[in-house]
Amino acid sequence: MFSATKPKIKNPVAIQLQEIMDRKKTNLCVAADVDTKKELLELADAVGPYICVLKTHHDAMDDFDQDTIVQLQLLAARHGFIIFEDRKFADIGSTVHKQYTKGYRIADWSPITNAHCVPGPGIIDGLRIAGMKKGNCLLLLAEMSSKDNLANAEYTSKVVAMAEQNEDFVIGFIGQRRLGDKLVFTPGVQFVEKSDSLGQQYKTPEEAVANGADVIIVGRGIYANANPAAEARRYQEAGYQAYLKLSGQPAARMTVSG
Ligand code: 5BU
Repeated sequence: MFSATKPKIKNPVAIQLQEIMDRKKTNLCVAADVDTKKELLELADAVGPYICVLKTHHDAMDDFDQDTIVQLQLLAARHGFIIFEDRKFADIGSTVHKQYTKGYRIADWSPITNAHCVPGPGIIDGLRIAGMKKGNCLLLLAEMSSKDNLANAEYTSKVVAMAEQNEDFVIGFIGQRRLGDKLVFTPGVQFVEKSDSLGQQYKTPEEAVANGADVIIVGRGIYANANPAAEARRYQEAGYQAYLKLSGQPAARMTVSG
């Protein structure tokens, strides 16, 4: 998705993402799966200079509130990253429309969100109503990182076809390899671990990028480290150098810009 190698995707969030990735030389998304508002804001501030996207699970926190959204948006503007609420919508169109626009109103503060495709194309239509008006975009879950998941090749190819029918709103996929000409965000990335005790499976940043990841998603590899900022810097560098290698460009010295 760095502009040297990717075709232009017209959605405004994709354009902003490409600009951020080029300017900050980063394809790193941090999965900020911490418990409290304080931890989330401290983590976002610490890793902000090194990331293009910050991924949240707002419903997996103890004290997420409206002010968390305001503070997070300020940090996103200050550091130049995009917020991605990993809501994994999975219901009929009418219900996901409500889930996206009510409660903590994800459509208002998260330019990127994602959806399972089990319900069929109605789920995209339900999210599109509010999402397009607000200039948001959607990722479809085409593949998962977890062991023995049910997304087989036939399922994945149907998800890719659904994306092709919705090119204005759907900018890409959560997946483990290159899927068509859209963006691929790959979770399950860590330098050290190969798995966790609950079915998660990891690739290194190099493996993920070589498989076709445009954006690598790293959670515990960064936030569970004693120095998340330094670790984010290492993942940024590894992800960017892997991209340069893949695209046949010489290794580059990293400069950090916020
Ligand atoms: P980890 O701590 O790096 O294992 O966190 C991975 C994050 O990515 C976590 O927020 C998951 O909810 C998310 N994830 C994933 O791990 N695998 C998937 O296939 C999808 C999302 Br979809």
